[in-house]
Amino acid sequence: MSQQDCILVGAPMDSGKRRQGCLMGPDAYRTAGLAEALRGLGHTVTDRGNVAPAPFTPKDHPKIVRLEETIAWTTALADAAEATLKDGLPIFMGGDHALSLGTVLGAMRHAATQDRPLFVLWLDAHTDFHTPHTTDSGNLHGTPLGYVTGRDGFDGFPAVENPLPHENIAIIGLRSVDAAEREAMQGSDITYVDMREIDETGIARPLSTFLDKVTAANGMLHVSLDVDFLDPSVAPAVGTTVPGGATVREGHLVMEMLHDSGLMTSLDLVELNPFLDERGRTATLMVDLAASAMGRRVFDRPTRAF
Ligand code: 6HN
Ligand code: MN
Ligand code: MN
Ligand code: MN
Repeated sequence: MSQQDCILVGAPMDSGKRRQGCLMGPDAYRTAGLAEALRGLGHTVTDRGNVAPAPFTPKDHPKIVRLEETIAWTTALADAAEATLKDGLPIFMGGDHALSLGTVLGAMRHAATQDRPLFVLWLDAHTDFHTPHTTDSGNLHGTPLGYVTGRDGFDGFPAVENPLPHENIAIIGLRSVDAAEREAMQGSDITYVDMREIDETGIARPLSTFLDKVTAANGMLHVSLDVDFLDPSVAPAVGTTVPGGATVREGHLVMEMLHDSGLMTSLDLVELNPFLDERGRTATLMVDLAASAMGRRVFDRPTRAF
């Protein structure tokens, strides 16, 4: 992947769950030097500032957390994603994972205008495959993959005209899946890779199988990186830590392989809660991972003859 036009878009969305703090995420990425890191790799970088939700009127719901606000963000972020994808490679600086309700929808709309299929790589401890009907927590950050695949129950949200086919999704890093999500996903054509599989086969194998599929279909690829994909010992700044996550090197390897594939067309950085960070280390790691996805490397890979 050569020089790209990177477009930074802040999405200070905090309505996808009860615990607050992700609204500080975009400024933490700016402070940690995301734009400078990408420029240092030879890319052009434009920061378009922060998106704001469409107007909304909050109502009380027995179960679902901040539904109207989340719908309003979804509308605004789908528009922002669709618009920025016309101009370059958008990087959405979250914000909690409910922001992907909008960014993936916008990427789907954009891919349709290009007559190309959209693929989604979800790097996460969780499947985020709930619907407003199946969620136990009421937190809509656990639902974006349910939404974009056309599951029932998203009344009031923008309509998903052509749901994302299960075969176009890979989720890597899983270690916390609720019973209802497991029931809906197990046996589906979604590629779901749990930490045990990563332990046994390494992370490169399932990823390269998926990337080959994207290449064969001439697909666009939206990548959604949840901080909790990483082990909490190296990435503490997230409200939903689950032990046993990806190592720093596993994270970088995924990003390096994404860069080498040349396939990534949009990126979400989600769930960073700077209020929970330790001297900015999680924000810094996320910036370093984004840099790897955009071409940072120690050396060009030598061809060795052993
Ligand atoms: N995330 N499955 C849990 C829930 O509340 O539905 C956790 C969701 C985590 C959300 O990873 O963005
Ligand atoms: Mn998530
Ligand atoms: Mn997660
Ligand atoms: Mn329903």
